[in-house]
Order: sequence, then C-alpha cells, then structure tokens
Amino acid sequence: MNAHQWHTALVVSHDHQLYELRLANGATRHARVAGAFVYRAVDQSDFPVVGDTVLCEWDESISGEAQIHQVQPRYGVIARLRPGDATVQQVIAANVDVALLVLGLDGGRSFTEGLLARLLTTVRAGEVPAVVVLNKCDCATAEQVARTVKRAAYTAPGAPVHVVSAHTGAGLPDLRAAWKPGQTACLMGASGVGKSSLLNAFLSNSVERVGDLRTDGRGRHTTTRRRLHEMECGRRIIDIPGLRELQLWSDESAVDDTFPDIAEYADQCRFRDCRHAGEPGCAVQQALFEGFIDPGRFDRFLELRRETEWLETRQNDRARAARDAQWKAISKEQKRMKKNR
Ligand SMILES: Nc1nc2c(ncn2[C@@H]2O[C@H](COP(=O)(O)OP(=O)(O)OP(=O)(O)O)[C@@H](O)[C@H]2O)c(=O)[nH]1
Ligand SMILES: [Mg+2]
Ligand SMILES: [Zn+2]
Repeated sequence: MNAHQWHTALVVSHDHQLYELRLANGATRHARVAGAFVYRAVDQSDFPVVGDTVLCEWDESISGEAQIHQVQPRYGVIARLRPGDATVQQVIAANVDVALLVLGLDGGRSFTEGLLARLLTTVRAGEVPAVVVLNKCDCATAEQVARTVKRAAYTAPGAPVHVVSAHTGAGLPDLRAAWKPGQTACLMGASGVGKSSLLNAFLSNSVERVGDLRTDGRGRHTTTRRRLHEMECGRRIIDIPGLRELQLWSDESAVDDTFPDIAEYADQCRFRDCRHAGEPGCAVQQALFEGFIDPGRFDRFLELRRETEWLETRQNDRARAARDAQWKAISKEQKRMKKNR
C-alpha cells in the first residue's frame, strides 16, 4: 500500500492537539494537524472539531500517527463565544443534523425558559434543527410533566418536545426517530440533566459503551470531553460536557428566530432599529402593555438581543483595529519606498 495515500476520516474526539479519528474502514487512529495547517489557520475555529471530516495521511514506517491537512467544508455548526475571550468563536461540534436540547423534569433549575431560549438560539445560529428533550420523567407527576411541556412548547415554538427517561427507557424509541441512519445528533444541556445517561441508553444495543465518565467529587459522573459515538444502524451521537457557560455566538436574526412572536410585533415598530425601550410607536411595548407578550419572555429576548449586539460591536472593533493595522503597514511601506527612491 502506498504510504502517502490520502484518507478521509471523521474526528471522533480530541484532547488539545491530539485527535482521534475514525477511518472509513472503522479503524481508529491518532492524529495531529500538520505544520502547514497551523501556519494557514487564521484562528482557532479553523482547527478540526468533533464531527468534522478531515483529509489526512500517515507514514506507517515512521509512526502510526496521522497528519491532518484539511478540514472539509462544514454544515450544522454549533458554536459559542470562547469563555473568557471577548470575540473569539469556539466551535463545539460540526456537521450536526439535529441538536437534542436536554433539560430535566426533576424540578428546581433543571428546566428554565432562559436556558432553553439560549440553547435554541445557539443551535439556530448554526442552522441546526432543534429537538427539546425533557429527561427524568420518572421523577415528575403527570401534571408536572404537562406543565413543563407547555412551557417548553411556548419557549421553543416549532421544535418537537420529547418526554423521556434514560432510566426507564420511556420515550426513547420516539426520540431515536428524530434523526436518520447516517445522521448525527448532538446532546446539549446543563451538567447533570442526563445527557450521558441518554447516550448509554441509546448505546445499550450496540457494541460501544461509554467509558468517558469521571466522578466530579460530588459523587456524580461528569463528561470531560466531547465525543462522537456510533449507534446501531449508522446513527451517530455526540456527547458533550454540560456547558457551564454558553455565551452566544450568534446574530440578531437567530434571536428573532427563537422569538418569532416578539419579532412579529417588532416588525411593526415605527423605527427600523427600535430597541423596544420606550421609543415612540413601539409595537412591542404596546403588546407588552396589552398583555400579548409575556414579560418574562420579553426579558429573555432583551438579554439575548443585548448579548448579540455586544458581540457585533466587539467584532466591528476588532475588524476596525485589523484594518487600521493594515493601513499603517501600507503607509509605512510607502514611506520606505519613497525614501529608497
Ligand atoms: N431519575 C433519573 N435520573 C437520571 C435520568 N437520567 C440521568 N439521571 C441521573 O442524573 C445524573 C446525571 O446524569 P449524567 O448522564 O451524568 O448527566 P450529564 O448531562 O451527562 O452531565 P455532565 O456530563 O456533567 O454534563 C446521574 O446520577 C444519573 O443517574 C433519568 O431519566 N431519571
Ligand atoms: Mg455527561
Ligand atoms: Zn419597538
């Protein structure tokens, strides 16, 4: 076999720079990005992530480790603002066909409209279809379940809502039908809602078992790394650690998609750029006043809107700084050329 043959492979997981790939024949192989790749990369979001298809090669006679040369074009990208950084995007997973937004039915803060709206806006920004998964239905009464389903449907208009239990298996066959063989689902949600338990329930008929569980000291198993798993019949599922911070990487239109009811009123505001903060002729304020918009929902809308505006301003600042630096370099070069003439 030719030692320098190119291969396409799927990124299954990675730990900093060390990647784990699955090859077309099902074998796994460790890999790093090639030197030229690092040189070409503009920023962190160019590097491979879980779910990516990459082109790679290796030389068996030197080491079995593959070099990744290229990331194939992505669709279905789930991204957030890199924690602790003002303007950098962190891609969480790529080529995702459906996002399973997992929340808990066990009371307390396992279900909040705020978190659901945030998860939804995040996945809509990457044009990933969302399914709401209310897990731990074994912990709730029928009445509690009905109430939460209603709140979920109200917060995520248009998204299917599934009531399930990873422990009893209730609702799982229906949920499995949310994505087709050959497609990839990505579990998202807070820590402890049962993402890995759902994964294990899905993998129970398959050869693979989840080994990536670590006890977090409070007696809980916590996922520490994103990982793509192969289910039976060619379905794929990505498990990720609970997102402690989910700052949006999104734009205003994704927020409007999450709040179509509010966006509809906003279209009727007198000013195109109305911020719905007391401007004259504001249809949103009017609808609030008349009770057509729920004040809590309006607060969540404003919060996400503010966050995207802030991000856009930061990005513009960054672009301007880059442009200024470019002009400075050009004029410096011109001065140098003049002097040398
Ligand atoms: N009663 C009940 N408990 C569940 C269910 N699903 C998960 N749990 C429990 O919830 C706890 C957290 O489950 P995990 O699957 O580790 O949660 P996770 O979302 O993967 O958490 P992170 O990996 O930290 O993000 C465990 O103690 C599970 O046994 C369920 O359907 N019913
Ligand atoms: Mg987990
Ligand atoms: Zn307005």
